[in-house]
Amino acid sequence: MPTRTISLTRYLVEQQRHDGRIPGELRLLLEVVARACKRISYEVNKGALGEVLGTAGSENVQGEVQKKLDIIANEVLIEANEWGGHLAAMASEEMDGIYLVPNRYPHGEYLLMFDPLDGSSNIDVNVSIGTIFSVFKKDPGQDGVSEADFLQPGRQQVAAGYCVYGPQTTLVLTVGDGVAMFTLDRELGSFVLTQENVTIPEDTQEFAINMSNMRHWAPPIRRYVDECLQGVEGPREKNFNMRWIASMVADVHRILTRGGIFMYPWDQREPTKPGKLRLLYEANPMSWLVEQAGGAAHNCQQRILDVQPTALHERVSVVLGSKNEVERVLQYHLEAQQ
Ligand code: AHM
Ligand code: MG
Repeated sequence: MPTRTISLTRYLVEQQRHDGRIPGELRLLLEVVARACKRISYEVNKGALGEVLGTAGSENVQGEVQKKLDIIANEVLIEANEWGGHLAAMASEEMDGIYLVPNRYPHGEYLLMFDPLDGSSNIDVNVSIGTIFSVFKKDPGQDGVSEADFLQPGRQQVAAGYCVYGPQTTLVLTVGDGVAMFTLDRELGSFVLTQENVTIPEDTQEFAINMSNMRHWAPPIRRYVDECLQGVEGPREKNFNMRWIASMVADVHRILTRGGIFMYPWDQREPTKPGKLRLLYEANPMSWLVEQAGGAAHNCQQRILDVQPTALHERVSVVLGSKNEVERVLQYHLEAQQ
């Protein structure tokens, strides 16, 4: 007897049936995003054979050099989502302004934001990368859609997830009822449920931060990492391990899988910016996933999901993962203010 598999489609249908946890339109939206991720996964896998590596010769609104795959992934997500009738508009790391669903297609109530290819610096070196996405509903009382509709705090997300393109392609999703993981079965051509009720252990001995920026960090971050590095001889009285993949999507996937703490804090390189990572399509969806798995996420001052955005490409300081470690970092910031 073959073992029973639950496809993403079946999982979503069951979520819809279960007290109408997700409306039909949202189910369709998530299926379309998953289909786009599948397509991106195939493009990523082609590598040099598909001429998808290297830079595109352009920059995004944040002044970052765009890779060919950044642009391909962005186009795949737009093309897949614009015609279904479930969306009002989209926003992406790779587009300056919002993308309105063209008038030739029906319009829906949902807003989709994404980082089409996170970890761009890892594309050409064959290290895990991914797509991050976040879904909101627009204010039903308002006609039309504008950038202001996207500036909602993360706690108002109705779905969030990512797809990591690594040794396996794994889609990770929350609709506010825990976190589920789906692995792409390339023989079936569909995502199959491989883990439900994902839980991040409250304690950890593994941290992730770009150590090359140490001299630029604020004192509370230095204190935290310094204490980790002192191991059993230091105040923490235990040894810590360090991992840094430099693709947030892959670092967060490790944390959802076995715990840990991930930090991309404010630093003195660009003192007027709150950090490197973007609030709307990187920090918010990851923070919700982490909270749904029992972890915590803050920006060294407040819960990330409570931050009121003021701009589409706004940046934010990020500390997320195993609850007790994340709270310790927050505590060090509070103590530094006294
Ligand atoms: P990207 O969206 O342009 O790929 O940038 C975001 C990435 C994150 O995935 C990762 O955590 C960070 O940038 C790595 O930055 P660093 O260059 O400091 O290693
Ligand atoms: Mg990114």
